[in-house]
Amino acid sequence: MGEEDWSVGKESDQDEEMSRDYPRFAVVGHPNKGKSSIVSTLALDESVHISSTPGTTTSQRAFPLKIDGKLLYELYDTPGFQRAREVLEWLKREDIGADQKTGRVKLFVDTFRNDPRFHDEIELLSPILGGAGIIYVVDGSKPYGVEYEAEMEILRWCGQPSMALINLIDETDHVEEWKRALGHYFRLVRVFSPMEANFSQHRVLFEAIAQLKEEWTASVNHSMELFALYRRQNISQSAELIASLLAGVLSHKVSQPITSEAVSEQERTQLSERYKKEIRALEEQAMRKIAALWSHSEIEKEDSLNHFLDVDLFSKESESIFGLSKKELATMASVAGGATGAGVDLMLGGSSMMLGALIGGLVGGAGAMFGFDEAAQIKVLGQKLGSRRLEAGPMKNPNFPYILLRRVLYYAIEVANRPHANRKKIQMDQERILSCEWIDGKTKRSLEAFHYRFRQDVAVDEKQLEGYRDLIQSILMEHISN
Ligand SMILES: Nc1nc2c(ncn2[C@@H]2O[C@H](COP(=O)(O)OP(=O)(O)OP(=O)(O)O)[C@@H](O)[C@H]2O)c(=O)[nH]1
Ligand SMILES: [Mg+2]
Repeated sequence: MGEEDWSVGKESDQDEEMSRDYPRFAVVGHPNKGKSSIVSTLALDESVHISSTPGTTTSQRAFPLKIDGKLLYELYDTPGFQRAREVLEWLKREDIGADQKTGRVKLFVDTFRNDPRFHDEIELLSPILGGAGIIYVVDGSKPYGVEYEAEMEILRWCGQPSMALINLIDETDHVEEWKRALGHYFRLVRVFSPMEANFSQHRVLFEAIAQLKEEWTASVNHSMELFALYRRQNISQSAELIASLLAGVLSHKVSQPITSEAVSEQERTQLSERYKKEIRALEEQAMRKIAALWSHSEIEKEDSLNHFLDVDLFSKESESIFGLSKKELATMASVAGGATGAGVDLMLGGSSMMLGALIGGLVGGAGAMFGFDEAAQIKVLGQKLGSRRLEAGPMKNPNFPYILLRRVLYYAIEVANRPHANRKKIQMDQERILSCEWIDGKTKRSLEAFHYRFRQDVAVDEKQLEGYRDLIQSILMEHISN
């Protein structure tokens, strides 16, 4: 591209310096139109500062998208135009030909570099003059107005490849008038919402961008291939985390010594609480890892996850949102087959629930209604006082694997599909969860064979875990844009 090396905030990597074949784009426009949001979503970077206050971004800053150490592209977040008309007036003061226009913009930047009146214009023009392509952002929910023309005219003077993105910040739709106007200034005009964009929209956008400049085509296309590969790897690693979580939780046991002849209610409660606490912690840990995997470490850090976890794993609410229905459990019981023994397990769970009866034999806690308080089998081990222990686990409740699995699946899918500009907390959208067929019948039956094995008190080998992971991966693939 032949420009001087002026970019900021970029780690100096020898390979990159040598090739420097990645495309760079400056995201520019009026203040408060979603420029930073677009940078955040396209660079998969949640550290980009977004706010409803106009003038939030005050200086240009490069945000590279790096995958596996390879820089795919770089986006410059910039402040909005403040004095576009004055700038254009200055540019037009001399009567020059089109071949000299870029030079004239450079002269403007050099002349006013230290003039605070044009601070924002200098900041936004610098990356473009340094060789970055232009992404001009407008808000398609506001009417078009001629005041934008000075901005677009200045950008045209820069002579760089350019495109316009119409961001619909709220519902009012002025997209058609914007398209008509923008078409006069930009060869490529697209609607793109940084708050909702999924991976396939991201990819479509870059397929268009690849056409902007011949030198970019190969590298943009290659970048998108790497990007898709990265997503598939993330899906596979998420599946790995979820599979280990389920295997770990379902076989999880806790125990404590018994201090007197009789087991007190308090001892049982204590152990049961400890058991649940440890399982909750395992779930949370897995969710945090999944969030980090998808570069959503803010979710990981702040209280967003806690908000999600407010619906306790062991609550009735969680059971009704994520668990299988009584009917589903009973159906599974009749088809799961005696070979694995899963059928018997399910039949007990399913039918006793249908009758509203106790799963007395399973939970050991007399009088416990179906629920989680005593869901883990609590039993006394050892003969003599001194060696006697009270033990909880592994989890016997046949619905529990589905509750936990669908909770983490839902969380993983939400995180993976979430554009980085979206900083809202992840909600448990009950209606959506219930209306979505997460796992088909055949997969459920295959899962059940594994769940049965996990909750038997035997070690699960790598091979078994692999088969389970593959099932989870296929569910994720279906729901995560890839
Ligand atoms: N609902 C919705 N809100 C959006 C969208 N894009 C941006 N916003 C909101 O619009 C406001 C401005 O977004 P920013 O990305 O900070 O805009 P900007 O153009 O960088 O603003 P300045 O840096 O101040 O020039 C923020 O409150 C965003 O949450 C969108 O697609 N949908
Ligand atoms: Mg901004």
